[in-house]
Order: sequence, then structure tokens, then C-alpha cells
Amino acid sequence: MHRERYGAEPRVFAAPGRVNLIGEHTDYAEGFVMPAAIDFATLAGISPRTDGKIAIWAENYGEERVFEAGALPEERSGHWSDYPVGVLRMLEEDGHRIPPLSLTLWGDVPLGSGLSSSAAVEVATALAAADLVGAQYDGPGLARLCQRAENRFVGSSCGIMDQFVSVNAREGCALLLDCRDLSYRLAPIPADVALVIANTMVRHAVTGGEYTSRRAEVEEAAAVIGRHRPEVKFLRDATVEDLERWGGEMSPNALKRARHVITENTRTVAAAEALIQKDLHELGRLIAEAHWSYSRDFEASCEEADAMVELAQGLPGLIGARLTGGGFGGCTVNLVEAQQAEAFRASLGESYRLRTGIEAQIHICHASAGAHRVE
Ligand code: GAF
Repeated sequence: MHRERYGAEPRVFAAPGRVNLIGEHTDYAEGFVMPAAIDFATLAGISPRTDGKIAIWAENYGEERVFEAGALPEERSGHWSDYPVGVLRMLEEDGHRIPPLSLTLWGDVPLGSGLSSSAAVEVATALAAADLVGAQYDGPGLARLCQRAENRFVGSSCGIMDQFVSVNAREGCALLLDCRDLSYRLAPIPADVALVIANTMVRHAVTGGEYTSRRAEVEEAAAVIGRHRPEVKFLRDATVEDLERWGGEMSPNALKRARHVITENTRTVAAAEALIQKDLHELGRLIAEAHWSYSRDFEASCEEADAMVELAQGLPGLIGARLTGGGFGGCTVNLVEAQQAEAFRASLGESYRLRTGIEAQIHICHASAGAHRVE
């Protein structure tokens, strides 16, 4: 498509979406997360031009945006092009001149489903553009560039998890990521465990107000604890005992959100250990506990996602199920014994349809590699 449209052979880069196994709304509290990349991705094809323009074509929307090189928009437009333009602008801020270019984007990460379609677009664009301008970024640096594009240009207050795993994921593994220093440990997913991702079909958005207000409540709780223990700047460093002592000085919501984040950090580290030790029973227990903490304390679930998790509980082969991603809709992640995955998918789809009247899209995925050039 790029060749036909722009008359030039592109260099092509792929960046995956992700599913988070556990560790929700902990990244911006400098805590732990455990995502894996999945086999849905964005592809970005790039080639230079000679007419002074930057053209960006989104194959999925059948739309093109054209700008003068050197005059990229300074403000977001609320349009899909904010994601690639934001990345180009951050490259410019880092001192790289963006030359005239054609960029084609295509993706199959389901939109608005909490599987990080936005991060996949940012990372694919960043790899392609960095290659064209000869910019050198290491894995964490590229992820930070994309997060900055989203925070400062697109206007969403997301943390680092999605961009980081899209860049740095490893085939067959989840990453236990320490969002404080971006160090990580690989947690191999056993070959006989399938990742079954069930879309509730309720749309999720990180740019929406709920994500931002949850983040504000988490920060309020950290500030209250920090008044007593100045070394606590983020909930990563807070404990359940801190909440028992000073929770009364917080708004009731901040207290509940903090209880989720603090216990989630502990669960995430324990879940990585359980996965590495192949203790699937303990892993499943922690994942189930994480869901109900996310639903009851963080209040980031919805009726449909709670139903999807409850329905999964009774099915043969389930190891653990929870709502994944930023919340308020999107997908559940189900770790399932691989031999049972097909039957699990069919039964879950059927029982969800009977309960809610909604036809869910359910995918059996596998943990894939991070972003790379496609030869
Ligand atoms: C969204 C955000 F983009 C992430 O940074 C993270 O906070 C997640 O929600 C919740 O864990 O995907």
C-alpha cells in the first residue's frame, strides 16, 4: 500500500500491543507491572520525500494528513494523527530535524479495548522515524520518548508500562518491570499456558476523565503519607500500616485507591515469583485477588468485566482471570491450560452472551517479541 500510494519502497517496523497480567495503575506510582506483548501489532512503513512535506496515511481509517516539514502542528487536534505527530515532535525536541517523509500506518490491535493500540502506534512511528533520521535510542529511551508524546502532546497522563513493553518485550515471556528504574526480569510463560483475551466490548479510554481522576487520588494518598514520612513520594514506598495510621487524613476514595495500589505492588512481585517457579495455583489466586481489588477498591471495573471474570471462574482449565489495562471496560486476561483453551473460549463466549446479550471477541494469544524492523 505504501509503495502504490507514495511510489517509494518503505522500510517497515512493527510494534505490538500488550496484555497486562497483573500490576494495574501501579506504573505511575513507581511500582511494579507484569505485562506481555501480544500478537496484535501496528506496522509503520516510512520513506523519504523530496517535496518538503510530511504525509501520514492511516490505512485503517483510509485517511491522510499532510504537513509542511518544519511546521508540524504545535497543538493536538483530537485526531488519530496526534499519536504519530506527537512522536515526531518529541524527536524534534530531542534535537533531530524531521525531514520530508511519507509514513503509512496499519494495525490490528483492537481499538479502545485496553490492549495499548496507542502505544503500538507511537512505538512503530518512533522506530521508523528514528531509523530515517539516524537517531539512536536504547529500549528504555525509546519508550520514554513515546510516553512523553502521549503525556505532553496527546494529553493523556499514562505511565510507562505500555510503551515499555511494546519496545522491550520478549517472545514467550512476561516482563516484571520496576517502573522506578525501568529494570526488569523475564518471567517465562509455560508453553502449556494460553493467554485468552476476552473483549467485553465496553469501550475503554485512557484520555477519559476516570483514568486521570484515579491517578489524582493515588497522588493525593501519597502526598498525605509524605507529610508524615517525607521519604514517601510515591505509593511504591508506602505500606498498608501507613494507611492504617494516616488513612483518616485522606478522602475516602484516596484511601481505597491507595489500598489497591499498595497491595497490588506486593501481589505483582509475588505473581512474578509464582510464574517463574511455575506455581500456577498461587499465580491464579493472586490474579483473582487483583481483579477484585481493582473492582472494589480502585472501582475501575464495570458490570460486564466483573461478569466476564465470574463466568471464567467456573470453567475447566482456568488458572486466573482479571480485567486488564487502564480499566472502565476493555478486556479480561485469562490464563488457561493450553489444552482447554479452545473449549474455554467457546464456553466463555456463550455464557457471556447469555448473561449480557453481548457478542464478545475472544482471542487466544501468545506472548510475542517487542518492536522490530520487518525485513
Ligand atoms: C493504561 C496506561 F497507559 C498505563 O500507563 C497504565 O497506567 C495502565 O493504564 C493501568 O495499569 O494502559
